[in-house]
Amino acid sequence: MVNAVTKIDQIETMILDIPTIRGHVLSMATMRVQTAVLVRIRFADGSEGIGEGTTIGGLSYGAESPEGIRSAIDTYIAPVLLGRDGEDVNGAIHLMDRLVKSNRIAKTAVEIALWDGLGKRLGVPVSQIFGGAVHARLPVAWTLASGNSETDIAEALEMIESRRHNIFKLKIGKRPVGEDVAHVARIKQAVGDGASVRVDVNTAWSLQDARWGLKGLQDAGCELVEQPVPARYRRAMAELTRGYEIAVMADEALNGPEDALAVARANASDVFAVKVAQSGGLKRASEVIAIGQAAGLGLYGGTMLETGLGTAAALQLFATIETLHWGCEFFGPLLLTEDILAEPITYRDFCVEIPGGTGIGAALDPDKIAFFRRDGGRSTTAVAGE
Ligand code: MUC
Ligand code: MG
Repeated sequence: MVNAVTKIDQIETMILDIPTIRGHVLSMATMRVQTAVLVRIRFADGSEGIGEGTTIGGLSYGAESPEGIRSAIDTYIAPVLLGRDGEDVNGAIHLMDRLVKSNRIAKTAVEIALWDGLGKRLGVPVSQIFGGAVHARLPVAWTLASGNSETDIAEALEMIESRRHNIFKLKIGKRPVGEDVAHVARIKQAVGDGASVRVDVNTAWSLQDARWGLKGLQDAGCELVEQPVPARYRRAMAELTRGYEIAVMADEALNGPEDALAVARANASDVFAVKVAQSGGLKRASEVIAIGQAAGLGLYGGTMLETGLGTAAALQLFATIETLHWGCEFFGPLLLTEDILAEPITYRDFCVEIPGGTGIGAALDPDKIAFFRRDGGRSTTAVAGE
């Protein structure tokens, strides 16, 4: 029976276009703007929950675009959730999975808003719903992706000096392998042994490229390589995992718990980059984490370069994970020219702090939302239940 007090009354979506502080050069696209999809759910008792489902580089990274995410929510997800009990988050997750195939990022946005609303009504942070935070802060990486080695070195040295980051992920895969390896070696030499250097190839290499690449990268002192080959090349990932000392991390290969199980069974990575949006929400991400833990793999908190909202949600979950061997990269808000939260997330002493407060621990700044909204907004109002 639907609890009349906490009934889902309204699900509103919006697209924000927020410029990045510099061009972010990835193997498949250069980002100058990040496009975020936000969801606001209103419940019958007047409470609200907010969520985010964001991708990277339009359709160049994955199969969901910002416009598709919004449309999936407005057209297919919102109509079946309106009128349901907002306390029944698991019921909503099961219903979304039954009625909507894939579209994990769209489901994530809605699921986060449901957890946020529930946490706020209970007066607890979402981390408590997931068993309780065991960390107050997490080591956080920064991505060097200006497209220029000298600029990247200057950026890295400034981050170390200001004690903001000492873990660096370099985006490579756009240039010939030898040039990329030389670029990584230059940066590693400049930052020294006190900093960790890792790379993300975003699927750009063939297996043959990757064999040369991993050999060169590990000789240069690079500690980890993320998704060197396409997501479906599981056997190639297994060969690379087996063949080199440098850690191999799966990212694009991990779309939810089923993929996590398949990657673990194929020994196709040493580390899981666990992304909330790619997993299909906080609950599905927690299942990916559980599979990684059971398989004895390393864990890393991955990002889709979300705003502070999605970042706060991810922090709620990752605060509950006992061992995050490789830290996290929840720096999304720092890549944007403006933070959309009323109270920005704190980054200091090479760590990101878990936001306090109830729900996901984030409140939107209404002026910033009005400024960055792509249009005047659109909302779906409750007409019926399932
Ligand atoms: C990715 O593939 O990991 C995460 C950090 C960053 O700079 O880009 C993303 C995408
Ligand atoms: Mg990646």
